[in-house]
Amino acid sequence: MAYQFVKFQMAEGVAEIVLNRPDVLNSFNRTMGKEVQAALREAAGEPNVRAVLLTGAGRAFCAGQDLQEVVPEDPNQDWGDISEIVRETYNPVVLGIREIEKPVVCAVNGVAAGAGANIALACDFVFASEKASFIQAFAKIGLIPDSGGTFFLPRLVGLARATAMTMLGEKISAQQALDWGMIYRVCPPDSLLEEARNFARRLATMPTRGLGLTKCLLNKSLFNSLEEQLKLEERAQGLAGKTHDYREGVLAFLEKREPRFKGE
Ligand code: T3D
Repeated sequence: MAYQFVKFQMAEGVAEIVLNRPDVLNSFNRTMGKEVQAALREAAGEPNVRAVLLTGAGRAFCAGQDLQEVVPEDPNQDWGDISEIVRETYNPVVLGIREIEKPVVCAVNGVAAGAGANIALACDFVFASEKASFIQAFAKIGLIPDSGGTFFLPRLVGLARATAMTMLGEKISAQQALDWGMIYRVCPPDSLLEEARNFARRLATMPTRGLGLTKCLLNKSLFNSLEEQLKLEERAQGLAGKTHDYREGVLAFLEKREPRFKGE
């Protein structure tokens, strides 16, 4: 598919998705939303892709919804129902990230605001530049945190910090986000992309089916009882045990050599 506001490439087992509207800090218009969804589907369907990297072009990661797009020509007219934007743009992007059975690495290269912040937090591994920041900007314009913000934030940082972030909309630095357990790693700005890319390439050499099943289990663990989760682990282990990579991992260990995983 040809993309207008997303750069998309697949190389060395990694699908790279770059949000590409730098003049407006990669804020989402409808087309970019559809393109991110399509890129995630493309990455999901390509067996040679075994990890995904999401980042932004220019100085920002993403400033959330393009606010120019939501204002009618005559602002005194009806502004319509913005739940439709959430339904058509953000919900499918967040579900696409959580449902793809491959690890998704996010390289937050600058400010991540509104839906941009929460899309980053939906990813499996969040790398951030020392210059990056996270802003739950919604409260400043009278909205509620969407794109999974009310789901991921309390789980990542606890209710007290999630409440402060979402109600005050203050800027949280990358270091603060790391200290709070919101993200995985902070990198110098110049090496962020290389570090995140190398990390994604490393993930792409790992047992992809096992990682995909692990992701599904972690998703489910957010709602399940211990008993339900143990049952799912039992079933998933059965599936993992049928993979080439399981046999290869065990044999490599016993033969004292590096495993050669195929993602199968
Ligand atoms: O329909 C719905 O609204 C429902 C969906 C909601 C999901 C959401 O994401 S709601 C939250 C929307 N986002 C925001 O409220 C954030 C708005 N942006 C900012 O607060 C600031 O831009 C930042 C804190 C992110 C960065 O500040 P700064 O000083 O580094 O940059 P800037 O000068 O504000 O922005 C640079 C340019 O990008 C500027 O354009 P210009 O003056 O150079 O022509 C600015 O207007 C543009 N820009 C930044 N964010 C957006 C944007 N244009 C459109 N939409 C944006 N969200």
